[in-house]
Amino acid sequence: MKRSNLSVYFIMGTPNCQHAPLAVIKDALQAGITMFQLREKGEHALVGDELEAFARACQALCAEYNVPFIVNDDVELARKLGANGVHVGQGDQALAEIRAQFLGKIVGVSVHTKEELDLAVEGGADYVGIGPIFATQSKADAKAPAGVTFLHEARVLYPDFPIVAIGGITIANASATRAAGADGVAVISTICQSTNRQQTIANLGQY
Ligand code: 3NM
Repeated sequence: MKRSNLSVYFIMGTPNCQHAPLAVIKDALQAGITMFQLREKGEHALVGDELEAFARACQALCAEYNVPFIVNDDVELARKLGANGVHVGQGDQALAEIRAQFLGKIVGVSVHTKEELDLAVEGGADYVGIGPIFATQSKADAKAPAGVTFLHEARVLYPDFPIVAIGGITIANASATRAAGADGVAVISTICQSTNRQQTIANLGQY
C-alpha cells in the first residue's frame, strides 16, 4: 500500500446513504477517491446474503476504478470476497491473527493511544486510523473528539508510517489534519451528503 492511497479514503455503508448507495460509491470513485471501505453498521444495516451481494457490487465498482476495497471489521466477509484488505478496531480479533490471514493484503487498525499505535505498527498493520479528530455523527460509540495533538505525536514517532485522520472531517478542517501529519482523511458524511462530490473530493484531497 502507498501512503497516497490514504489521501481521500471514503467509508460508507447503506445506513449512511440510504438513497442509491451504489450510485454514491460510483460517483465518489469517478470523483477520485483513493480508497474505499465498506462499513455496514447501525440501524437497517444489511446482513447475510443481502450484505454479501451489496459488498460484491461495491467490490466490482472499486475494481473498475482500481481503488482498494477494504471491509470494516467483518474479517470473514473480507476473506470470502477476497477484498483488498480489512480495517479493524481495538475490540476485534488479535492483530497477529488477522495479519496472518491477510498476507499481501491491506490491514488497517484504529488507534487512540501511543500504546495502541506501537502495537499496531509492531504487529504489522499497513496503516493506522486516528480519530475522532473532530465531533462525528456517524459512529454511535465514538470517543470524545481528540483534536490533532495525538495525530501529530504519532507522525513524529513514526515519520514514514501511513496514517489517516478520521472523524468529523470536512473541507474546512481537512488541511489541519494534513498539517498535523496525516497522509489523508477518512470520511463518511462529508462525501455521502455532498451535492457536488467532484468538488468535495477534489477539495478534500488538496494539501
Ligand atoms: N471511526 P464522519 S470516527 C468510522 O474515531 C469512524 O475511529 C472513527 O464519520 C474513529 O466522517 C468515525 O461522518 C466516523 O465523521 C467518521
